Parts: sequence; C-alpha cells; structure tokens
Amino acid sequence: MNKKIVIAILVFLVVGFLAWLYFKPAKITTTQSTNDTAATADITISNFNFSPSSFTVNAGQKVGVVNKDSVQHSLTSDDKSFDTGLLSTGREGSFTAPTVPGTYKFHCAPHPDMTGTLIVQ
Ligand SMILES: [Cu+2]
Repeated sequence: MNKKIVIAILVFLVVGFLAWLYFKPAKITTTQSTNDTAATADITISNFNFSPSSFTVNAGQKVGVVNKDSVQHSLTSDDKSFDTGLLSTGREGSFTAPTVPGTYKFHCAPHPDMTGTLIVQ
C-alpha cells in the first residue's frame, strides 16, 4: 500500500476525531418537561372503584388517572366536561379539570355504578 495514502487516511481519521471531539453536541441534560403532564396518577382505578373517590384539584389542573383493574374503565364527568376515555389494564390517562370551580360528579362509562366526585377550587 502506498505510504502516502496510509498517512492521508490516518490524518483524515485524526482530524475527523478531533473535529468530532470539538463539535460533538453537548450532552443533552434537559429532560422532557413534565409541566403539561401529570407526573403521577392522582386517581387510581381498581376493583371497580375510584380511589380516592373524592378528589380536590385547582381549576384547569391536569389530573392523572391509572387503571389498575383487570377490565377497561374510564373516568368520565357526568356533564361530559372531562373524560379520560377508556383505559385498558395498566394504562394511564389524564384529563384537564374544568376551569370553573365547583363540584363535578364523574363515573365510569362502561360501569355507571362506579362514581366519584371532583372538587374544583
Ligand atoms: Cu369501569
């Protein structure tokens, strides 16, 4: 092999490596903002129950809901102002609390006997 070519390749690799060291993107330290999502579920569904069945939130707050039951459930307000939609087993959903303070009854769409109350302050 031609020595010049070998040297050229080595120089190219070294320069490339140094350039990479210099220009490589700064470590991405920002993590996904959690401002717009509930960090953890606030309401847990299990054994055909909402827990807690009465929950107080601030107006417009995002509320996380997790379904730990073996069947699908939803958290649906009686007046349809909020709804997680159907949540399968293990799934987490959320809804945004109404912006008007008040007491809002909710239920599970497939199981209307499952009820709870959201207090918006
Ligand atoms: Cu249900």
